Amino acid sequence: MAYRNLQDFISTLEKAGELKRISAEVDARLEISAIADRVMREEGPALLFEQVRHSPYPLAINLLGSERRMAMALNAESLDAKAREIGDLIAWAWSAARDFNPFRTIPEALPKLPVALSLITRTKSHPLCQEVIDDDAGFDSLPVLTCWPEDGGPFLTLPLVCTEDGGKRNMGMYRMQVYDNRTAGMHWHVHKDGAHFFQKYRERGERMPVAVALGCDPAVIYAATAPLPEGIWEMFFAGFLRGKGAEVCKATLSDLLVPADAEFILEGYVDPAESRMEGPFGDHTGFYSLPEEYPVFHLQRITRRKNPVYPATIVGIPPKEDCWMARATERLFLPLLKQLCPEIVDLAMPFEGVFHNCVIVSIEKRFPGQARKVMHFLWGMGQLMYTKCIIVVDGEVNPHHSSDVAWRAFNNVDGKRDLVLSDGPLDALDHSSPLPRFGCRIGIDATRKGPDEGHTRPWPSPLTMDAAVEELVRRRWKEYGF
Ligand SMILES: [Mn+2]
Repeated sequence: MAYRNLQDFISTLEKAGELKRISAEVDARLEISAIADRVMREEGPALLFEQVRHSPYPLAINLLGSERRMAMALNAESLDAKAREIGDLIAWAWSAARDFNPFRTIPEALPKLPVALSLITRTKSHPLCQEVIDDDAGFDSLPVLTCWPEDGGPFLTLPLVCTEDGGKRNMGMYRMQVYDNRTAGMHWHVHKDGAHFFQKYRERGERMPVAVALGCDPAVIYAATAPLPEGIWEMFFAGFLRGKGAEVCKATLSDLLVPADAEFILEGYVDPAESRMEGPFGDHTGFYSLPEEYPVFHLQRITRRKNPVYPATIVGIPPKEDCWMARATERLFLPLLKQLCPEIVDLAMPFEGVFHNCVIVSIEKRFPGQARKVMHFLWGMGQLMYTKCIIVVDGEVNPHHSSDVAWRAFNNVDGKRDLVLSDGPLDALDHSSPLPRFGCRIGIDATRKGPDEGHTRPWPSPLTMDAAVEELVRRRWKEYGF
């Protein structure tokens, strides 16, 4: 069953023993962040702060901060189960398209009808998010977190930024630094769809209407972070994930479509003529991202449900809550990558690599140069273009087993032969490259080499014990006195 809204998910978590209520009054400046930091490090529960100083609203944090809660958010047994569902669907669609036969394909398609229906968004006329329309309240009414001591100010950390251009819609998650009661920074990186739409408004010299949703069905929240191709509305993907069409409504001051069951909608605009220094911000790299000029969001109106809960997260040195959202992306998008690049066996984005810094991929290698082919494939795929380091290992290596990967890579790599340096785009948060957003990515081919790649010496096998002897030892273990 799809969740109706954020509070429905919160009560489900509570029933499952996955949520802790905190009734002591706490401060949105650093205190909540320090508590959440500690809980996230220990993979602890979701937290509901019932009393935040100077705010009438409770605050929820760490709702998605474990593999289990992330799977619950997507109504799945596990992320792998959800990935299998997606993989089966892709495989079926691929084969049906390649080999269309009306007598077989149409009957096969019928049970998949609910999937197609889940892609249809429905428009609600009396949405929850417009129970209260408040023109007086500004950012000061919200319990916006100041996350780290050197942050430029308080930041909205889970905003779903809804924009539109020429019939194309987008909903992305871009942090927003609150400057005062009515204005906030709009931190959309140049690579993101929101920024691309904004570019069009700037060329036309038009003010851009923007609506920011806070707190939705967690599938909607996750969808805003998913690396979808431009032009695919995140609300379609949310519908697909929840198995039921996402519900939207028209904003009150513009024609933007926003999630109908949001806790809050912040309606306003961004003026292309204006920009302002944004940051620093204690970022998900574990470093403060550097201050930079970004556009400014002007808040005109808050609409909300009667008793809303304010959603937040913090990022920082991994692991944090966002690691589990990224883990969902790693699992859910793997079937698509495998369809396009069939030699891929598995892929891991270790938390320490904060997603755009490191991808470890295992491949079934059949021809010379194949590891390099896979590196360039990944650098050509959407947001994987940022990957600063790609390590390719043979198919029998589990890329999630970091010790095994390191052992192979340390043993197998010849510096002259196996390193690939590739100049290209980098994530806006990268601080190591001399230029922002552009620099050198490194590929490491840690696969076995043969004569077809110029390695004429024999390549040794890794050690494994004789299976029969191992079994004998297992049986006699007690006899040895252990
Ligand atoms: Mn998008």
